[in-house]
Amino acid sequence: MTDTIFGKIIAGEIPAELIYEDEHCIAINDIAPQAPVHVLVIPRQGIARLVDAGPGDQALLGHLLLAAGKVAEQLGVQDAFRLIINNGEGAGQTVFHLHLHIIAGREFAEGHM
Ligand code: D5M
Repeated sequence: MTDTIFGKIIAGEIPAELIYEDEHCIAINDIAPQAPVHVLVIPRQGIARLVDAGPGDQALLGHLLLAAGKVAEQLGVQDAFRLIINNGEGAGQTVFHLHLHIIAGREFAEGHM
């Protein structure tokens, strides 16, 4: 857990609509969507940034990718979605509890980020 908005959502201190949950993670709609589908996959375990994860987090990191795929299927965007992790303030990370952005429902130009 982290002392962040996501830590509070996971602790049940702040209500949120979970669109997916399992033993290790939850998924919620992003409050400021950048695309028609913009979902956050958030581990229950609080790791501040991707680089703060260690070898002991290997299974969890794999789990998050598999969960993101499941959520994409659940939302019907399994054939066209993008996964983003912002690591660090310089990359635009604002919530220091690791999370994956699932972005879909808009055109993705080939070869662009
Ligand atoms: O992404 C942090 C993301 O978290 C950003 O897109 C807004 C979103 N956010 C912040 N608070 C909430 C709540 N309460 N619900 C849903 N989404 C939220 P980052 O990668 O850190 O820039």
